[in-house]
Order: sequence, then structure tokens, then C-alpha cells
Amino acid sequence: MPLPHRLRLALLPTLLTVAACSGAAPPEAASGALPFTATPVHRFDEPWAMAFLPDGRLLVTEKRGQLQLFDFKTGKAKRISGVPEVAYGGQGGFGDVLPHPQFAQNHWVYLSYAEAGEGDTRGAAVARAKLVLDAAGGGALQDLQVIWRQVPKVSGQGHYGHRLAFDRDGKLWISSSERQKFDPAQDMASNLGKIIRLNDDGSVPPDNPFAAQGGVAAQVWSLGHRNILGLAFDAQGRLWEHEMGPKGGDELNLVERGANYGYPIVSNGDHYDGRPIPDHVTRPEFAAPKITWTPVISPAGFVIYSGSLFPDWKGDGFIGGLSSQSLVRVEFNGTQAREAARYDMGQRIREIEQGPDGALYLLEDGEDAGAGHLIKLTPKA
Ligand SMILES: [Ca+2]
Ligand SMILES: [Ca+2]
Repeated sequence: MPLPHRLRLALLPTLLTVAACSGAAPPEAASGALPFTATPVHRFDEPWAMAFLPDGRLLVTEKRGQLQLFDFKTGKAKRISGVPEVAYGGQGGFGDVLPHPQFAQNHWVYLSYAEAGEGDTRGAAVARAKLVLDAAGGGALQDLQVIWRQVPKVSGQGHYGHRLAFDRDGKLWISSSERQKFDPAQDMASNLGKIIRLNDDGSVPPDNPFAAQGGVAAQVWSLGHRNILGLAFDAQGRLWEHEMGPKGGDELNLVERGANYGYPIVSNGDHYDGRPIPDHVTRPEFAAPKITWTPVISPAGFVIYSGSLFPDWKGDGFIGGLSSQSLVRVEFNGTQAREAARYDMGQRIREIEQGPDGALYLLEDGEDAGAGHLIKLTPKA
């Protein structure tokens, strides 16, 4: 499978972005070529998310509602049966997939997806199920339990979010985007526009910051978010998220307990219909982004690299770019961050993971003809 016009380094957008970012340093010097080899491995139908199993195989969600198990040894993907029905359309469908940290012992897999509701409403849901693998290279989900839902279900097919992460204490984190409804991000009677922290069975930890308020507020760790398509923990256990701004103002945020990130009251972007939104600097009571991007990158997928195959990149964040068709590398310095490099991939990048071999794996978004590849990145020989 060829990789046409992918191997270029996009310097101009990076320079424009750096000019718009306070405190950002220049990107790494241009070498005229990408600093890695990009190898297409397999092609999926509108892939959205992926996660490695302890045996080295890869679970991939396809937005239309399939869960695939890809075996690098055979080069084949097999369908997993027993998946929940998804509300496919717009930005909705199958979302994230994530094995439990103790998957080898308990076989739990966590899935997020858009779920139909009453009338013309939808909302994100998170379920867990036991993944029973078979000898033919496939498997089945059993004992499926829905453990969380967006409240309320609303019209529209955008901004579900529904990214999943586990922390080192085994707590489950969910990004719940604001469904393009704006104000729910500030409303504690709704869990839209929030980052959610739960126990692995979906129950609410009593030490959550708004636990005393009860209801869905008890699930909330932070609020005032827009469309969060990336959650990642660094080696120190800090949680970082990125979210798409409206017209301008994509953000990388350090997620802090009980903090309000200000949307839709503040944003470094503005509404698509032209109405201005005051910038973050006007309201210091709201947590401000560590990086802000205008023009936007449209961030999707997020990993903080901990491998050895790319030793210079240990501890760096990698973010996929949809509209920017790029891979963005972020360098952290404690609680600060800056964009260090942007690599032009020539396709919308939806998802990124670190493999057990230390290679980086990307999923192209699947909407464009010829897209949807799983791509492996390895150091240049
Ligand atoms: Ca993933
Ligand atoms: Ca603004």
C-alpha cells in the first residue's frame, strides 16, 4: 500500500502556530524529511480508536459499529461479536476501546459509543464486557454492562467525546464533551462538557470533588470543557487532555481536581457564527490552557510516550491532527508544555498508540476515500 505525498515536513503551519502561542519555542530544525519511517500495516473501515492487548494483538473500533481484533503475526483482523448497538452518524458511532489494567486476570474491556435515546436524541454511553478470545483469532463480548451515560441525551450528532483512560490507581476516566450545546459545560445538573472519574465498575468514588452534590455532579472531576478527544497520563501521574476549540482556540490542558476550564464563557477561539467569546486572559478564575492553537490542529488521539525505540521522545506527548492532517509532538516541562514539532502525515489522524515494541501506531480517520490505515512509525534506519 503506497503512502502518496505523505513524507513531507509541514513547516509553515508550525511557524504560524508558534507565532500564536505565548511562550512557545521554535520547532525543531527542518530536515526535509520525517524523522521516522511510516509503514501502512492494515486498512480498517472508519477506524476510531485502538488499544493493545497484553498478548500484543490490537483491538480497533470502527465507527459504524464493529470491533476488530488485529493480529500482527497473521496480518488479519477478526470481528469480535456481541458488541452493543451504536447510533452511527455525524460524529457518532463506536468510540473508544480500553482493556482493564488487569485484563490478563479479569478480561474486562471498556467501550464507549453513541447510544440512541427517546425521539431524536442520542448520548455517549460506556459499557464494559468480558472479552472471551477464541482459537480462530476472534472472540466475543459477554456479560456486557452499561456503566455510564451522558445526561441528558440531546439532539444532534456531534461532540460526544467519550475518550477513556485508566489511572495507576485503577480509576476510570471519561471525557464527556458538550454535544455542541454550549451551556451544559457549566451546568452541574448535566455531565456534558465534563471530565468524569469513576471506579472500574462505574460507581462514584466518594472522594470526587463534587461528591457532596450527588446526582451526576458526583461523577465530575473538572468542568467547562468543549470537545475532548484525547486523555493521557504522564509518568508523574498528571492527567492531560486536549480539546477542540470553536473557530480557533484548540487547547492542551493540565486537568486539575475541581477546576473549571471556562467553556463557553471563555475561549481563545470564537463562535462559528462570528459571535466573539472572550479570551481566557479576561477571566483568570478559569483554568487556562497550557497550549492554545490558532489556526486549529483539530486534535484527536493522545499518547505520552514511555518507550525506548525513540529515546529522544521519552515523556513527549503525541497528538493526532484531523484538519491539520498531522502528528503533533509536545514537550513537557513539569506542568508546562509546548509544541515541539509537527509532522505532515497527508491524512486526517484520528488515533495514536504506543505499541509493546515501543513503535508508535496511528489510525487514519476513515471518511476520505483511501484512508483508514493503521500506520506504524519506527526510527529511520
Ligand atoms: Ca487508544
Ligand atoms: Ca475568543
